[in-house]
Amino acid sequence: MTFEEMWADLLPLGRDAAGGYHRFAWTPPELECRAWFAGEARRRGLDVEHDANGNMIAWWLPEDGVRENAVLTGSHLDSVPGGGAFDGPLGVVSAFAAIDLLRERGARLRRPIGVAAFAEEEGARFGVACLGSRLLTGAIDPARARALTDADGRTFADVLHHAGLDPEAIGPDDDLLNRVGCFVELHVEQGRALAEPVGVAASIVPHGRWRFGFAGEGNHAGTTALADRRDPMLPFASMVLAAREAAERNGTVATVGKVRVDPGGVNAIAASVTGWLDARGPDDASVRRTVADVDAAVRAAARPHGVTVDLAEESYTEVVGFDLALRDRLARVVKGALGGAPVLPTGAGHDAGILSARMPTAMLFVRNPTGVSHAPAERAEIADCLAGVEALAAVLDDLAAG
Ligand code: HGY
Ligand code: MN
Ligand code: MN
Ligand code: MN
Repeated sequence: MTFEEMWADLLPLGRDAAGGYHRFAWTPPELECRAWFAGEARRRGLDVEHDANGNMIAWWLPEDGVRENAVLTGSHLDSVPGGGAFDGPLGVVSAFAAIDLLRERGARLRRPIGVAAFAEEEGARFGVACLGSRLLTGAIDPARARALTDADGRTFADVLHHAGLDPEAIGPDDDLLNRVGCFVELHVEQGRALAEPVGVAASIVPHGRWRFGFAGEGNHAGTTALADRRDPMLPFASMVLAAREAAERNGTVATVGKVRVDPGGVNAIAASVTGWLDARGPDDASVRRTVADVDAAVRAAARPHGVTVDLAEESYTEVVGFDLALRDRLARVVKGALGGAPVLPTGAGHDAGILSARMPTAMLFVRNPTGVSHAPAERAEIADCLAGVEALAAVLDDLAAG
């Protein structure tokens, strides 16, 4: 199975007519991606480990069967709503293709290589990004995770149970973590900084998600006088504008990309509105100031309308400075393999950022000519994808074979 053939098999799964993807954890399209993963692993004689948290790892073991000090690679298969084809899957397909290259070239493993597909990396179903890698590393309380709900009110515990997993078994897995020596994630570039086909990540900036709840009073859109209204849409409207103003003021980026209006009738004043804020910035303080500014603005906007505001932090990741030695080793190896490997920071969160709390991690990026991500225009040219496979193979050879 070549890179192109694997890509062609995966591409249609969970894609809508506009070319956007809807691969949410344990929904049919994502289950099809999981089956695809198992098939590719089987095709290569790789045993698939399913951990208690819904993550999958396909293992290529050395001939002596040693399982310690593994080099983990891979990424995730789930998407944001209407997401692009490359964010996540490119890292998984490239990992299988890199293993094929190493085998064709007669590489003899000194250390195991694992291809990971982490669960719910985008947090599109249960709201917490990198849920699978957070559970694995102990970065989220299992009880909180079990109680997370999706848009239909189904709990994560219920979905795990339905998927054949034991909700009580989720949580940190030191047995697995202690078998892994480092993690290298290949990912499509999200932005347009790369002039070379492949780059190396310098860091992940601090970023998080906050849920703002606005509670008012549902009522009739036609018979309720303006003075009698407690309309939660009004402070929500201020939230969208305040996010942009706070970002400009604090040198950060802030986005309101998701809102839920209850009950959502055209001819009914909303009873409640929930808006989600995604804020990211060069340092913790600027991100915290951005959220505080938005919070102050919406409370000031809510007060005159008798609307109450509830703020909850859903997830937060402090700055991730990847392991410098590993990062620089990747840059040297990629430079040797491809002749160039710029090192650049990223504003996107990744499983590598979560795993960096427990092991040396580093990331490779494959150039994205549109710079767009989390949307159908997300792109990587096949020549650059194949350069990414060459780079990943060189890195895996350097770390695990040779
Ligand atoms: O949201 C992010 O930054 C990542 O792409 N999951
Ligand atoms: Mn993403
Ligand atoms: Mn991703
Ligand atoms: Mn990721």
